[in-house]
Amino acid sequence: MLTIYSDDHHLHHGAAELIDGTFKPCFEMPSRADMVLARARAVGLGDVISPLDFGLAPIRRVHSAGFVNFLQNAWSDWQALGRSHDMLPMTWPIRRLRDIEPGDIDGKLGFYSFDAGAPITAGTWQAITSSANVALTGQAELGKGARGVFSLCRPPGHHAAADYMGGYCYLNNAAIAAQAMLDLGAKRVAILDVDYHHGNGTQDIFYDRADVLFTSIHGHPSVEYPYFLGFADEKGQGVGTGFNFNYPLHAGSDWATWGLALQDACRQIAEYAPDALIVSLGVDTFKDDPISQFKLASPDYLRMGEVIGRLGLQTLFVMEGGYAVEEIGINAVNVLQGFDSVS
Ligand code: SS9
Ligand code: ZN
Repeated sequence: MLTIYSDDHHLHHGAAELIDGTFKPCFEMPSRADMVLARARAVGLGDVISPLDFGLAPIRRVHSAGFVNFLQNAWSDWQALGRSHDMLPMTWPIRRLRDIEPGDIDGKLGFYSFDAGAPITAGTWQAITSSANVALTGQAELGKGARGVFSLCRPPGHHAAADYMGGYCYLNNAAIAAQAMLDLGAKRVAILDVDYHHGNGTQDIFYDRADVLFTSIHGHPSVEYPYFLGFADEKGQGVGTGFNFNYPLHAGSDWATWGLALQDACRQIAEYAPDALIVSLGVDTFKDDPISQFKLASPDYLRMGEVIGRLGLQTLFVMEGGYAVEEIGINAVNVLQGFDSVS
């Protein structure tokens, strides 16, 4: 399988995130992508190529103009105040507060965030636009006829919505690739989000649309981040009703439980008969993940790839989470090798 990768991800290296009431070193760190790349090379997964630059047009198809401008200018606005440390928000416009973009950068930061887990650094804009290009280049390779392509994106994207960031995510790489597929002629695209956390951003972007089917298997939002989306009764709205499927599972779920949810999600995807599939590939479902509560073991990721591969669809894998850095390469690449073994 072809891998798309850019070293630009190293430009994004946040110092700390707010977690459990304290600042801890960011779990989302550059070595994650380095480990996945090293494993892909070690097993001879296939060629590794650099992304092309698609510019901002495909990003603007998914994200609002105000949000893209905010991300693009955030670091210089911050520096203008004499600040050189990472940006993090400190207020959020929740219930009954006004929906008006502030003129001040601290206000903008809160306006466009939903948590204090996604720091903006000097290199974040370059890293996130590269990450989107990694997804878009994967999409283009799929368009040329590849059966499966791996976009080794970092930073991840599935928590980012049209106009907010959070959960280590800024631009929604999977959604940007899905929209590009549609813009280039696909009629229907399915997304399968296997990350431990609900893909709230992706769900939100496509919630009222029938041309993208969104399915997600994740920790139950009653007890797990991102808490405020990802329940089983979220089925889509308007013409999108019936095109959203959530599988919230309880802490401690292992392959026996997780695999059943995957089977059901795959049944929905097969019934939808999409032109292509995008897998939001998070491997924070791993038993030793430091911030997650599922119990998948490394060989389970081979099974996961096989089940996905048996759908027989052209598939773009987009890297999302996974924080057990030592095993992230084995687990992520196991999915890709499982997929290839049935192709
Ligand atoms: C867990 C806090 C989680 C954000 C996690 C984002 C995961 C992205 N107690 N903080 S895949
Ligand atoms: Zn996650």
